[in-house]
Amino acid sequence: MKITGARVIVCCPGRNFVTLKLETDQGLTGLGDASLNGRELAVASYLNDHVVPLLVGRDATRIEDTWQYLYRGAYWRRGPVTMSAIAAVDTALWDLKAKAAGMPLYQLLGGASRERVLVYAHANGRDIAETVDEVQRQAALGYRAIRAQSGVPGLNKVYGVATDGKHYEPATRGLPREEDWDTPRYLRHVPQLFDAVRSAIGWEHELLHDVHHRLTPIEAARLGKDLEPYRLFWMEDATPAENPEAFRLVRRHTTTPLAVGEIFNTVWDCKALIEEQLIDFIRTTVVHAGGLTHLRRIADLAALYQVRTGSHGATDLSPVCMGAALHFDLWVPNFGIQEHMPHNEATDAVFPHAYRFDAGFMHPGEAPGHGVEIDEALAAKYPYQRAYLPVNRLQRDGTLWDW
Ligand code: CS2
Ligand code: MG
Repeated sequence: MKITGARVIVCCPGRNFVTLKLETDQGLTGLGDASLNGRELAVASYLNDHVVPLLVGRDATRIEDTWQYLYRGAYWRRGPVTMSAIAAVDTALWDLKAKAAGMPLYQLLGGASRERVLVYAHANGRDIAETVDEVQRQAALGYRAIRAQSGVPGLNKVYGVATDGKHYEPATRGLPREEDWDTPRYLRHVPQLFDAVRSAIGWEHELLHDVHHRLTPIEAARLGKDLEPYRLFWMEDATPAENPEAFRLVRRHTTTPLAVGEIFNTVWDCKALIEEQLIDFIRTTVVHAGGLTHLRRIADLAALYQVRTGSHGATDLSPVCMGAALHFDLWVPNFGIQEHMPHNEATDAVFPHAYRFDAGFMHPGEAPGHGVEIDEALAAKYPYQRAYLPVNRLQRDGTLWDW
């Protein structure tokens, strides 16, 4: 099966997505997600200007060789732009191979290791009361695992909370929105949030929280200790993970499980954290960590140290990534949980898909391949609109901080 065409489709049905479509001499097509929130056109250009010319004429069945060719052949390795581009090619090739074999992608990975995939929802609120209400609403929708994020008294805009009370979307048109931050206020507030949530929801639901890189190691250790009574499923991105040693300090002080990795793009980012068992869940994704070929390698390393997967699944990862992720989640032996932020209606219409949600779990469906397609005519009605993720500044003196 030869690749005869490769096209990059950029669209914005409410938010930007980058999709790679491969065409073959057998009439089959394969799709890969290449969306990188706030830097979409960098990946589109990497694909269009440097990768697509290499693909036409290649044997579409040689997934591993193509991965090695694009990773080692670039000379300049790793990084979110490179690895998202490689991921898109890899995912499209796995989609093609499964379609050619007439089977759902999870069968090609090794078959199902479970009947369904546990997912977690987002519950956001401007204050504790609103967040508790949203947690209860998500539980009523059937979710067994719920992430709780709330506004912090005295801060105007913080990560994870919609300012207009609607669906949370961090990327905004125009220049990056400036959010404000104050760690002492946050550290005082979050234990109160989970005390209220646990009091309202009881102990039958898993609760998660995303610190989103905003604490120093000792502050993260403090929060982990303070949250222990509420038995979180995980505390995510407790401190920036460029320095994995930071997690040695956090780990020494708390038994709250730790999750990291949504911004990682190769196994090399994960290695020390996994081998020293400094984390409990690895959050790497199909779209940002080199596709299924590389994500399997990360999962296999993690399995040696009883680290489970917990792939990122925010709305800035397209339905193509979600579809491929659910096939991965159904197969991977050391599965933990899958993030699920439902896309808006316009996005679901642009990307028809086989995956389904049911009572707190998802299943990728039995369609050949990853089960996600793109309606190109509809996608063309939503042209790219430049958008940026926010930046964060300390409220007290304006220091640029982690968002
Ligand atoms: C967040 C993401 O879902 C999460 O865990 O960290 O929403 C993240 O903020 C966005 O994906 C950034 O584009
Ligand atoms: Mg996160």
